[in-house]
Amino acid sequence: MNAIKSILPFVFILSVIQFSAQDLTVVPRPNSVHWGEGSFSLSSAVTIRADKALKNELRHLSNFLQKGFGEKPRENKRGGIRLKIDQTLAEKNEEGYQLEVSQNGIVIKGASPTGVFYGIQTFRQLLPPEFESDDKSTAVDLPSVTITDEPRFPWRAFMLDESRHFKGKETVKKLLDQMAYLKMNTFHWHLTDDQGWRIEIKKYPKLTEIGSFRTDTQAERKSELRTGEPHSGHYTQDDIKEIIAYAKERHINIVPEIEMPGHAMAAVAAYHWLGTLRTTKEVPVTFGKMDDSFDVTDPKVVSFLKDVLDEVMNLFPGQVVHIGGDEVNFEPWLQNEHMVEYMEAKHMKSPMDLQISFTNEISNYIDKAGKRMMGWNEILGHQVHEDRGTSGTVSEKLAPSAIVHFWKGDLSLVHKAVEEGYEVVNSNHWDTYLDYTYQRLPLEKSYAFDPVPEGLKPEYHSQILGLGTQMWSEWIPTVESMERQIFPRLAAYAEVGWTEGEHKDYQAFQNALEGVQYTWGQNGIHYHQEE
Ligand code: TNX
Repeated sequence: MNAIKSILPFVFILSVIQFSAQDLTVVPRPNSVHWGEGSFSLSSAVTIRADKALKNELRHLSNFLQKGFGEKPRENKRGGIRLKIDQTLAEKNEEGYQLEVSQNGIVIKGASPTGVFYGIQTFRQLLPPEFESDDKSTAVDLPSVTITDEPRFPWRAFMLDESRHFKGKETVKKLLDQMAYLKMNTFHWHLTDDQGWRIEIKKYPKLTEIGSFRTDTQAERKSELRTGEPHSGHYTQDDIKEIIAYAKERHINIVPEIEMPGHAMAAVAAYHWLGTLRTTKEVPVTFGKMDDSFDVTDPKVVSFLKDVLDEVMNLFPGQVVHIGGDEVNFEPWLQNEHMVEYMEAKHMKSPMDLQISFTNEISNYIDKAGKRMMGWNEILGHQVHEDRGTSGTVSEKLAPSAIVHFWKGDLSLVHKAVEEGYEVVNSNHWDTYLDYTYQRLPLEKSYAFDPVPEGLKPEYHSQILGLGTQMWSEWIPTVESMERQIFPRLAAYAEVGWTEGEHKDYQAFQNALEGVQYTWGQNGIHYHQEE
C-alpha cells in the first residue's frame, strides 16, 4: 500500500518532464538536453558499477539510491548505472559531464571524477524530489535523455563569515552539501575579522584563547542594544582538516581568508603589539568599519603574519589564499608617528602605497609557497570609500599574480583590472551580498547577475574567473536566520556560475526551484519564500 502511494507522484511528475526540455527541472540548468525514445525503469534491483578512480563518486551514488529505495544497490559488472572516466570529454572542460539515460541503463561520464560527480547531481535532480523523502520507493520511470553539460565559469563560490557569528562544523558541512548539490566548487571561508578569530594557529595560541571570545554583541543595526550574552567559537586545526576532507569528497575547494591589514581587531586584542592604535584591548562587541589594523611597518608584525600564513598554507591544500585587504582606515596610520616616518623613508606618497607594498610582500611570500594570493579590490589602490578621505597619490602597483576580488566601486574598475592583466572574481555587492534583504536584493536580481560586466571585450572574458556570493554574518546570529538569507538565492548564483547566458530562463528556474526547495525542506533547511 505504502509503495503504491509513493509511486503515484512519480508517475505524475515524470509524465510532465517527458514533454520537452523546457520542463527539465534541474538547477543549475544544463547547457544541452536531448530527449530520446523510451525510458528506463529504475528500481531497487538496479546494479551499479564504476571505474577504479571513481570510488568516492560510486559511494555518493550508492548512498543516494539507498536513501530512495531503502536498500544498498549491488555492484555488478553489467551495472544498470555506470560511472566512467572519458578523456575525450577533457578537451572541453575538466568539470563537464555527460549523462545518458536509455532503455539499456544509465551512463554518467566525465573527463574527471569532478565531472562524474556533477553528473550524479543532475541524475539526483532528474528523479522526483520525493525520491529523497522518508517514504521508500519501489520504481521510477526515467525518460531517455542525453545531457551534455559543463560550467560557464571555473570559480563558483559561496563565502561564509564565521567571525561575526560562529556557526561550527555541522552547519558548515550542511552548507557544503548544498553547494555540491548545486555544483558550486569554491567555499570561501572568512575565518578572521574584528569580532572574532576562528582558526587555531599553534604558534600564537592567544589568537583563539583571547581572539575567539567576545563579551557581548550588538543586537541591531545602528543601535545601542546588546544581546548581553558572550559569544565564542573556533576551529582547531583538526577540525579544519575534517572540513577540508569533507569538502574534497564533494569536489569543493576551500579558500581560507585571513584578513590583513584591516579587520584585525580580534588579533590585536590577543597580541596588543600587532596594532597601530595601541588602544585595542578587547575583541569588539559592535559591528561596522573599525579603526585599528595591523602595523605593517613593524617587521615583527609582518613576520607574525607570515607565520600565520605558513600554518594556513600547510593546512589548506588549495591554490588560493585570500588576505582580505578591504576597508582599512588610514587615519590612524597618518596619526602614527613611526608609521609616517616609515612611509617618508620609503618615499611613499600615501598610506595606500603602504598597503599595496605590504600586500605585494605577502603576495610574493604566497607565490614562493607555490600558491596565489587573492584580495578584495581595495588592493588595487583605487578610491572606493567615499567616507574615508582620499587615498592620495598612489604610485605602487599590485603584484600581477594577485587575484582581484571585486566587491565595491564602479564597474569600470573591473574593466581596468582585466585590461591590466589581472584575473577577477566578481562579487559586486549590489548583486551578490546575502546579508542584504530580499527587498534590496530579490531572487530575480540575484538570478540576473552576470559576472562579465556589460561591454567587456571578448578577449578579456576568460580573465573573469567567475563569481562569489557572500554571507556576511553580523545580523544572522542563528542558523535559521542565516539559512533564510542564503536560500533560495544560492540556487540562483549556482545557475549564474554554471549556465550559459543564452540557456538561462527565470521562469524555468522558478519551476525547477520547487523541487530543490522540497529537497531543502527534507533536509531541514529553512528558505525564504516570496510573499
Ligand atoms: C563590507 S565586503 C565588508 C564586510 C561586511 C559587509 C557587510 C567586504 C570586503 N567588507 O566586512 O561584513 O560589508 O555587508
